[in-house]
Amino acid sequence: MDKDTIVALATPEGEGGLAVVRLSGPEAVAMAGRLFEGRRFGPEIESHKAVYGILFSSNKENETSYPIDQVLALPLLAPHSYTGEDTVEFFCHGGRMAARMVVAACRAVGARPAGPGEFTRRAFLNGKLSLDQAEAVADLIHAESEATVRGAIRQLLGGMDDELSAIENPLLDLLSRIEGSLEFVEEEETEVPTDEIVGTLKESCARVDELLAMAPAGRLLRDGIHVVLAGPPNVGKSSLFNALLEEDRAIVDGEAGTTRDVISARLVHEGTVFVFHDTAGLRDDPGRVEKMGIDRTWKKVNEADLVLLLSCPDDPESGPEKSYAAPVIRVMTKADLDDKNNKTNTLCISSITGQGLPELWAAIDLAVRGFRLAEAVTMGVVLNERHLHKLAACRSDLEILIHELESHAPGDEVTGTMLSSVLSQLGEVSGRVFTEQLLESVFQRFCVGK
Ligand SMILES: Nc1nc2c(ncn2[C@@H]2O[C@H](COP(=O)(O)OP(=O)(O)O)[C@@H](O)[C@H]2O)c(=O)[nH]1
Ligand SMILES: [Mg+2]
Repeated sequence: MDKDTIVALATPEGEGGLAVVRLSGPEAVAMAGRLFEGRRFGPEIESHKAVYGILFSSNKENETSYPIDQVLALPLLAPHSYTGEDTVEFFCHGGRMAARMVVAACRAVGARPAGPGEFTRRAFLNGKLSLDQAEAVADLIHAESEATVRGAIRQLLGGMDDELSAIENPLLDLLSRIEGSLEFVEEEETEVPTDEIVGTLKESCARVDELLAMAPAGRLLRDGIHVVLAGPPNVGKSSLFNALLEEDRAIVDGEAGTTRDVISARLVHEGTVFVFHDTAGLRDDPGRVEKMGIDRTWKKVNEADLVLLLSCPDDPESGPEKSYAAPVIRVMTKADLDDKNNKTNTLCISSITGQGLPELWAAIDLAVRGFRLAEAVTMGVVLNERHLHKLAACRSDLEILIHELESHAPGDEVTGTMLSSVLSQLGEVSGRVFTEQLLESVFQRFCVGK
């Protein structure tokens, strides 16, 4: 456990109604007591009770020390604080300078400036949070949409941990029985039947698969759903892009080849983050620069989560026929020009009159439903690359072990060793098993003060 006392501004830098400075560590109360003049503030201080007073620039006994702010000091004594250590939070006037001076005052009495995510890291090390819960804190801070917030808070409340425990517990139980039978080789009845081991492993595999199925949703909740508008030149891609965003972002013109580079914009629609990409029109005989734009279009199309493939009445068959990795919604544009094309089965829109846009949004929402965001949010399982990587490794180790057990009898010792390795992969997801390097990579995403 870290033994020093750390300090940081917990609220954003800048002018505001309040600024909160957080001081955490074994010396937090003593340091606060040296800076703070208010009602009794010493070792007998009551936890979770805010006290009003004046904060000094350094030890208030020093002659050179002077008052810097009127604050509320909130002591949160171990283990009942965010970090699990003694913590004092100062609620200061929200000025840029005042808050900085409060941090400087804490440093003057011996506190060390906190690194990024250091409070949360301490919370993890003190058993207040699992690693996936700590990651949910970062997701919550970075969230751009309601859906992301709802998923992150469920994960913070233990959603992912429940799912992980449901996989881990039967395997831990199995391991202890296998290890038990290794100790008592003489007693036949303690041996765990292979069928039972295989059965439990297959159940775990199925549960890991259920979690892995949530991986795309995790990425989409965090990064947004990337929707690419593609189709031939002049079909109305840029016009639709502007209409969807309800702002005049991309240049619209009757001249083919107007859009040459990919233009991207984020939009939160009904609680979900979308990233729309307007692209250069796809045609066979482009000029040199336009060709570069078209190459970028294909790249975006291949990376898309959803493709809106546009064609228009002048050129109804357009829209390159190829297979797309992402779901495709075919859209007929310029519906205001041509009534004949308003057939059933075709989504007809006009960026000029707005006709068909609600139906297009409904089609987008339907396609998005396939990504299972709502399920991930409800379960509180917002997987990131790290979780995905570990779960996939765990899945493949489980499969190897099942294969071993089904093809020949590897013996309890080998089974036990392989099972321990599966459990340590799983343990890294929740942080039950961790290395310094793992913590470094997780907490570098955090801001200072969290
Ligand atoms: N009547 C009509 N014209 C449109 C519509 N959408 C785009 N256009 C026109 O079609 C031309 C090409 O539009 P643009 O959005 O630049 O097409 P892009 O090349 O696919 O990006 C412009 O002259 C637009 O004004 C529409 O819904 N109705
Ligand atoms: Mg365009």
